[in-house]
Amino acid sequence: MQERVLLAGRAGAGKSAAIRAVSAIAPTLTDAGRVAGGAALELETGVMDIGRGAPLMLYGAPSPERFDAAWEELVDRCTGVLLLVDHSAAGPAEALRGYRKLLARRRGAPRPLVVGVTHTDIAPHRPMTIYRAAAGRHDDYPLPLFAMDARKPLDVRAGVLTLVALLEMHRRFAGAGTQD
Ligand SMILES: Nc1nc2c(ncn2[C@@H]2O[C@H](COP(=O)(O)OP(=O)(O)OP(=O)(O)O)[C@@H](O)[C@H]2O)c(=O)[nH]1
Ligand SMILES: [Mg+2]
Repeated sequence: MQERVLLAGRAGAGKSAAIRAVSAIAPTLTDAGRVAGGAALELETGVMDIGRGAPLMLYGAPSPERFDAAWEELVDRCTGVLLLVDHSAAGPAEALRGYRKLLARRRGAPRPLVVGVTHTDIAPHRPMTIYRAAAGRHDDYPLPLFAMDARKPLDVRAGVLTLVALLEMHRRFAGAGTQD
């Protein structure tokens, strides 16, 4: 199974840095016209070796305000979403809430989601508890959310592999029932 991870997040959240940090190849820009039904947008693409099976594909998506119509199709084409939230920017919890709304609006099956909170070093006095209300559960599972420096390979790898673990869990237990 080839995993295709959509890296989402507002401008400056760290999508390009994250791809640079873990990609085995120099990040490239693909013509996303094919990916997104002819919409004029480019996806930054990277490839990550996950130690087993096919390498994982990473796609950095521009922020959805810029391509609302193509967003759903972009999410549909990926197996999971790694959302980056800039902790030092204005309204980070609002950014998380906005993306979750956007993902919930899709008609297709929910995509496994992991949230990486970047730039925590820039805003050390802002507590992580600001995300509590916006995090909630995702598709009946607890939503993994943790601090991640997008420039650091180990941090990004942890986020991506958490997503891979969620994907495996979804496939193994699909239809097996959820909460007791
Ligand atoms: N201090 C700090 N800098 C970070 C962190 N994560 C990413 N950066 C830096 O933040 C800046 C913005 O990151 P980018 O990767 O360019 O952000 P982006 O999401 O690709 O932004 P757009 O392409 O404009 O949508 C870069 O200089 C990164 O190196 C972090 O956790 N801490
Ligand atoms: Mg970028």
